[in-house]
Amino acid sequence: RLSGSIKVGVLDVPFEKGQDKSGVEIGPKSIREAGLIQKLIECCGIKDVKDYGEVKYLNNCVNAQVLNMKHYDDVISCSRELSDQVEKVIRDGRICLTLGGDHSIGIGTIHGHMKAKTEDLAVLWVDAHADLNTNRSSQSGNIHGMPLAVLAKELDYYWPPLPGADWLKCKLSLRNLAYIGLRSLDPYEHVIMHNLGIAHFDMFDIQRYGIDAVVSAALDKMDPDHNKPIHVSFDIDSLDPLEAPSTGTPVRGGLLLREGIHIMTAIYKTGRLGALDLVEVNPKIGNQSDVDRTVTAAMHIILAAFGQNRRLVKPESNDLIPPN
Ligand code: EXY
Ligand code: MN
Ligand code: MN
Ligand code: MN
Repeated sequence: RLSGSIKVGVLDVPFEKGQDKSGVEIGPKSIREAGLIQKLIECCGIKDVKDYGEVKYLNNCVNAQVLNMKHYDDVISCSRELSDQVEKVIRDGRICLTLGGDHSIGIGTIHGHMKAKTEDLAVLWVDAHADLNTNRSSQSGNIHGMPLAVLAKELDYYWPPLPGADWLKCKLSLRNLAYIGLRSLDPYEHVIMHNLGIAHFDMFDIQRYGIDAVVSAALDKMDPDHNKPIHVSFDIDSLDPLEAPSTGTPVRGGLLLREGIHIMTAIYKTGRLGALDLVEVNPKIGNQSDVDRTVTAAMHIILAAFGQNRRLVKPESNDLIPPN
């Protein structure tokens, strides 16, 4: 089995300052306590899982401010440390699994992945939202709605100078990006998407063509020669709130867990997954059953990405239940 030879590194980022709600910082802990590492070994057959622990950062650009970017200094400081950590995990020959935290951590994970491998990464962003605002287009000032605009080569020109961010050198070409699951965009985000021709598949596309065709089309668009390392940033709010209620910005009418799993299985089968982020699980939202449902959904998504097979396989024996 393919997954036997995979090496995985797990990183926690208990970071919540990219948005307003408390609780998303305990997302990593809740996923671990549901047995993550054990399950990677038992359900996916992975023999080598290394725990890199929590990303801790010092705020090393205290009070640096940018218009309409809340907690700018914390986000930049954490992203810098995270970028270095992700780079290290990948240089150790491992697929980096990063547990968020809010989606602002996508800045650090993608940047670190690019540093370790190549700027020419394929990025699949699975989300109800586009996370493509600049500080001027954002209506909230929350940086978890901005990570892809921060990283985008083509949007460099739209940003004011970003103090303390001189380390942020690698940039992502939006031609290498594809979205699945979109259903809540700010007006400017959709304009950018069409002007720059960013590949995006919304809920209508999924309903019309089916999830299998949509993932293949997304893979073709972001990686036409099928040879790039793949980064998947999976926002749990891409799933329908019935599947994953404990998240800060739920939007109804989303992906079924079944569809989320199918996406990740397709990614696993490429053999080119380099890093996976699982973000925006907030265990302080909803009741215990909501939290459990959300955490188990996150678990299924992760395990599918690392090769858990849910198909019915041919039984080893044909024996019927013995008669009494
Ligand atoms: N577009 C909205 C904003 O920029 O505030 C909502 C962003 C929600 C982001 C969540 C994490 O995906
Ligand atoms: Mn997001
Ligand atoms: Mn989202
Ligand atoms: Mn569109």
